[in-house]
Amino acid sequence: MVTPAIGTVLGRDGAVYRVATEAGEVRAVLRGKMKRDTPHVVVGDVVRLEPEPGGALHGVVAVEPRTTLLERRVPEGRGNRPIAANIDQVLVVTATAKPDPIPQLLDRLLVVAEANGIGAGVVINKIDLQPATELASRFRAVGYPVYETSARSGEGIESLKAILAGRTSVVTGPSGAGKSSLLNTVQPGLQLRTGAVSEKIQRGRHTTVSAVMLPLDGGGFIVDTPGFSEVGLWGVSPRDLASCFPEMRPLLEDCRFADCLHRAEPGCAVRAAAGRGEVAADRMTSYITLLEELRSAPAAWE
Ligand SMILES: Nc1nc2c(ncn2[C@@H]2O[C@H](COP(=O)(O)OP(=O)(O)O)[C@@H](O)[C@H]2O)c(=O)[nH]1
Ligand SMILES: [Mg+2]
Ligand SMILES: [Zn+2]
Repeated sequence: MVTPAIGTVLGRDGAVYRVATEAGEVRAVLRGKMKRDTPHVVVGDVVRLEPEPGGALHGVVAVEPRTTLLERRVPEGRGNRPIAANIDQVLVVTATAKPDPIPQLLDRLLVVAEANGIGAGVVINKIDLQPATELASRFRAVGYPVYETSARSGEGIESLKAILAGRTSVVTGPSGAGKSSLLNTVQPGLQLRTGAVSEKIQRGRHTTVSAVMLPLDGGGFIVDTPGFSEVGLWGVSPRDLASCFPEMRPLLEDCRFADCLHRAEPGCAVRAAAGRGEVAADRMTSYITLLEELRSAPAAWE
């Protein structure tokens, strides 16, 4: 049997990794050297494989450099734990209504993506119930691509398919927004875990459910990671927060003080722009809310 030389890690069962290769899915374990001196291998990692002598398992002999790495803080202890590598985009899903959108919650998820160096987009679903106009402009004005969809009527599903194809995506957003419905419309049978179930498992076992990647028929993967929002603002320092708001980024060099937090400092270019309406008032509110949260976070977060 010809061994595929390279593959993408889909998931992990104990010490065995499920790896997608051109020749289909294979199972692999870390070679001795890998166990010692590589960072944890996580879903999304692109790994080099060699045949394992006399077995059905392959050996992981190397991990390719990562483009992005999503990490979560360890609840009781210090430091961080890698969750998934090489994520291309985070899609933040909201409904136009039922449940009503909460722009500040969406901002928060976008900031988490930005803080992890991952591109983000906004999916506004349930446009059959109510048009997305105002909400769509809010996010477009900031520079995010916005996709307006209805899992019910099928509107916008082709565009959604197109941006998922060939990429590795995290699909996140409030419960009830229609994430599962949308993904089922894109690809029936995609077994996305529901938020409620993974939360229950997490509490029950006092352990974290690991991320898995679901291959899309048209190429690309959906990363199913319980609680992307729990990744939280880990590792973001108050000083870096404004750079996670794309519309604030070009202004930051113009603040009088290099360590400006854009609250009430004199000569603040961000607040000046907000005063002229160039930074939206409710984006400014999101920024201040997250800033206060970061500033009051215990040092254990760092
Ligand atoms: N009217 C309407 N309802 C939808 C749409 N998408 C999902 N729903 C409904 O919204 C509820 C929540 O959907 P679900 O996919 O479970 O949301 P999730 O929690 O984000 O995964 C379900 O009752 C769906 O049938 C849509 O585009 N339009
Ligand atoms: Mg769901
Ligand atoms: Zn400032």
